[in-house]
Amino acid sequence: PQLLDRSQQEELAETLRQAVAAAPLFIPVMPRTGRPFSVRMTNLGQLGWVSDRSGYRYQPRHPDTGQPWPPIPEAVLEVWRRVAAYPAPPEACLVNVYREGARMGLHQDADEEYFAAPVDSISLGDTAVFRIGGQLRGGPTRTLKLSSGDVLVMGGAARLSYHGIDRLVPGSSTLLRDGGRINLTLRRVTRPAPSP
Ligand code: MD6
Ligand code: FE
Repeated sequence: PQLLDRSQQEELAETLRQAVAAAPLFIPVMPRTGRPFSVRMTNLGQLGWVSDRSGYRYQPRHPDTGQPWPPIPEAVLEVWRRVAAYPAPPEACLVNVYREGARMGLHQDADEEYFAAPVDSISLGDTAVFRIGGQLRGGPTRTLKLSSGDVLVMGGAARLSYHGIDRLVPGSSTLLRDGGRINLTLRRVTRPAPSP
């Protein structure tokens, strides 16, 4: 809870506004059905996660602009260094933007080649009700609230836990001018080269 203080949150929100200007938010769709997500997304880093009719995957370029994703901001890399307990840097930073009413269904983060590194997430803006279960779909779950400035680490046995966002708590934060929530998830996608 509250790993980032208010001024760090404000700075990060401003940095993200600039990144989103270069790598515009897009509305992903579900594989096969083409049903739109209720969150808008973009990515930062060498690889970005995308979902379209042909499936989920990581790719080095924005699907609409064809440009490489902007770099992961230093303040975000600093969070990873503080919490990940993992020697190599993240390759992907997925940016999810929620308006009131947006949600994210239960899923596993399992599109990576490599699961030894944790997934870290940073929350900004309105509080969200996060649901987490175990490694089997349909098992018991519980909820916890993620507030602006909170950082969640899913590593070890929790790396492949099912999780999702039930709903936002509208009006719970004044950080973002138009309300809503931004979540950043940081991931290693490939196995790091062994160090000499
Ligand atoms: C969200 N988060 O908080 C969605 N995934 O909006 C995730 O899907 C997530 O928070 C892996 C690890 C941490 C997360
Ligand atoms: Fe996830």
